[in-house]
Amino acid sequence: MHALYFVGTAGSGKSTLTNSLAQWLRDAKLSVGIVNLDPGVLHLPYGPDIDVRDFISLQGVMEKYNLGPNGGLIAAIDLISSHLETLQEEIRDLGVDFLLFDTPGQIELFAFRETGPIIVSSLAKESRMLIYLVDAALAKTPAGLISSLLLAASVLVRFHLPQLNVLSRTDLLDKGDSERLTEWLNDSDQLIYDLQQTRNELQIELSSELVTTIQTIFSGLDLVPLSALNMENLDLLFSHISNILTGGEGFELFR
Ligand SMILES: Nc1nc2c(ncn2[C@@H]2O[C@H](COP(=O)(O)OP(=O)(O)OP(=O)(O)O)[C@@H](O)[C@H]2O)c(=O)[nH]1
Ligand SMILES: [Mg+2]
Repeated sequence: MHALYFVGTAGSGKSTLTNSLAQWLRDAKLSVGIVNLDPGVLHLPYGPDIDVRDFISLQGVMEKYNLGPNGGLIAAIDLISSHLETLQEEIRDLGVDFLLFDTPGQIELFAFRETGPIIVSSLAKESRMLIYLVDAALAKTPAGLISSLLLAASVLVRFHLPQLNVLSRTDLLDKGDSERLTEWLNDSDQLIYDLQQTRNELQIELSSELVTTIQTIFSGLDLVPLSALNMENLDLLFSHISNILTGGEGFELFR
């Protein structure tokens, strides 16, 4: 069983991509299950096979501990770690090839507190990876792209798992935005130059240090561009996933 965790900033498209990739995998005759790890979500674009809301009620947690929505969500996410055995059993019973985990919207609650890494390190241990979504809407400026990649790097540090960075919701970019982004990803000098133009206070050394650090952490500046809404580039996404999970051998597909 291969576990894929979708992580990204609020609204970056995690739930939509979880749904679209599940659909893509099913079309390829691979067995798929979806786990919803967001106790606070009201509407999902898919029917989860396993759902933390079956064990944890955000409303109930808020009432029991007299918390507001933010404190309630923190407590609700932390409570997931007391249901790990049940989750483990449900995952085993599901017995699928691919298990897609949709994670809570607020990245800092999942990635930067203890619970997220505990959950990820306890479930479906055989084969795991993280798909980090950089929201195209946030990556249209040099500072937006660099800060998104720094956040991706923080997530890598937190989970320490194979991580594929994707550029989500690319259909929201106009032609100019899209060309500029491609140029920055292919030519880091241009990215450093443009960062300085828009952030005069950033010294040349600091701009290039930031970009070089990101390149070192991820062995380059690569993002897989995709649109989950339009099912665009999911084959490219899967070929990257497949390379990471099988060390380049690939999976047998029936499409
Ligand atoms: N245009 C466009 N919109 C998208 C795409 N993917 C998701 N969206 C929209 O972006 C919004 C957020 O998408 P979600 O999939 O809920 O994002 P999320 O990261 O799960 O959001 P939270 O869990 O609330 O943080 C929704 O209105 C989606 O319809 C995409 O590829 N293109
Ligand atoms: Mg979501």
